[in-house]
Amino acid sequence: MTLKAKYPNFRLKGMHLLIALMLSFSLLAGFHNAAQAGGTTTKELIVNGNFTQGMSGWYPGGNGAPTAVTTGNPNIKFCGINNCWQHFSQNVFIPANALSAHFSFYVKMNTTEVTSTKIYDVFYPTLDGWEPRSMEVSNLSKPVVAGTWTKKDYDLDILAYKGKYLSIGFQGISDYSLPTTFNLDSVSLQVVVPA
Ligand SMILES: [Ca+2]
Repeated sequence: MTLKAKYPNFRLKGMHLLIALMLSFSLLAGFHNAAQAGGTTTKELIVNGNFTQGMSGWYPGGNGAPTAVTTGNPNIKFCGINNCWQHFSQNVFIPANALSAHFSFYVKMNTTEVTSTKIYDVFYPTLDGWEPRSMEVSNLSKPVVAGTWTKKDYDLDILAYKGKYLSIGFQGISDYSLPTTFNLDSVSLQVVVPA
């Protein structure tokens, strides 16, 4: 009696064993990969956020564009004139697997306004048309006066933006007298994604 006759399913059983082993290795490899993927990495989404390339990557709106300051530390100047409405923005793509996002920028203000009760000149970011006014700087933001760079931070709720484009913009507005200058630098939108 041959081996094959005695064990007609030998080859089949052998194949089953092989498949079982392969599955086991695959599962082990899967677990190994999952363990590696437990880490995260941070990605910067803003292009030319430090303005070393002038206005490149940013698109003006409002009734006038802000201007690139190229002497010394490159940054962007909003207003400094009366009756100002200057805006620019760029679109960033939020990865579908983003876990969280942090938005920040630096702003500097010099104002000739003297009131301590009413906002006449103001600067703030726009996120997808929405205005996180907690990040605004105005003629009432007295700690920012006298040309001190101040960092503004915001933890963005990205649930609505995953896998979509988000418009990141800034606008400066001033009234008809006593001008204010707002300078913008180091714009950052960092997302945390699985490694
Ligand atoms: Ca003013």
